[in-house]
Amino acid sequence: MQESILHMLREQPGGFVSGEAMCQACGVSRTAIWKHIKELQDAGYEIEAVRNKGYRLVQSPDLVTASEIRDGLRTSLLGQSIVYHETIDSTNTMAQKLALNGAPEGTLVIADEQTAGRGRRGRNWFSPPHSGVWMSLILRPQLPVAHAAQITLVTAVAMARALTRLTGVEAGIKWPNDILFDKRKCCGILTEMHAEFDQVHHLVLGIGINVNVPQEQFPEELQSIATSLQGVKGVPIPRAEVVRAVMEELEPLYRRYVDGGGFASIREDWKRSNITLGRQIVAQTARGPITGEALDIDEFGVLLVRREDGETEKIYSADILF
Ligand code: BT5
Repeated sequence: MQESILHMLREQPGGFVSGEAMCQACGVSRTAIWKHIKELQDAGYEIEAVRNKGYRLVQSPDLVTASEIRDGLRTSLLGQSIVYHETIDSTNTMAQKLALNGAPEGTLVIADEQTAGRGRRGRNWFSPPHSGVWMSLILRPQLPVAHAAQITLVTAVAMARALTRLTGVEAGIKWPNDILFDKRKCCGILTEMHAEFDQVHHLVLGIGINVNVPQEQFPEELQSIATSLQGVKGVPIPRAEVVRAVMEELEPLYRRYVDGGGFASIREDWKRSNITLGRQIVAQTARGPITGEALDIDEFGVLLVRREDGETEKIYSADILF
């Protein structure tokens, strides 16, 4: 009901919607409409009520509720079903549970705050309230297990494009899962998989974006390595707009990837947005550190590094230090 009311108000930007029109559209009394308007005001929506004119939406709060995201979302798969929590341990953990219970492909799980946000290899992801996008998408691609990690690379291309568009400043991909603005991390991706007999059952694609996190709010250890979109652009960006931009960039790339193109069809786009190739790097792998020049990425998303002794190594998984 509140979603319908909000939708009607948003369709008249700056203008009034009469109480009568709302009653008719929602099939309830004027008193019921008024109660819902009160609840929306309590949730932070600034709604003006004027006798004989009706209601006018003056300002929306910066929320990542289903209603805020859905209105204006131009996708046909991603985010068609949205599960919102104000506070949650980790959206990836919740998405895993929902996926096991049969949630459809494209389901978006999103929270205002995470109390136990996760990075890769058991690391923590700082996820304060009211200022970030902490979300997970459930995907069900027909993929062999060995290719699942490529989804992170496909997503990174979408993220770099979306964040560049939103800020007007070029965002760069650090292989495999970081999006940086001028060496500082603004977004991280965590892909987790549920598989059987070498076939992927589902993937949970976790995306964390610092949108309006004030720089001084980052903990000490992140001060010099993290940034937010607001920090880059200089003004806050509505978080729901960030979510829509990401999903609208990701959907066509994901379709191209799963509809037979594979990573080979994304590789050139990845290269255009990357800031990894051509650099001297240290790749911290499970086998130990590998130092050399990041030469290229192959059609499977594997990073090729020329070691100091001239040998070329294939890196399948690592943390990269510039
Ligand atoms: C990542 O791991 O970058 C993956 C982050 C994925 C987070 C999303 S949020 C929604 C979903 N639900 C979850 O529980 N997780 C996903 P990794 O490459 O391991 O990087 C982790 C490292 O990044 C940490 O050790 C810190 O150094 C740094 N870090 C932590 N929080 C950060 C933040 N908010 N911004 C920038 N850097 C951060």
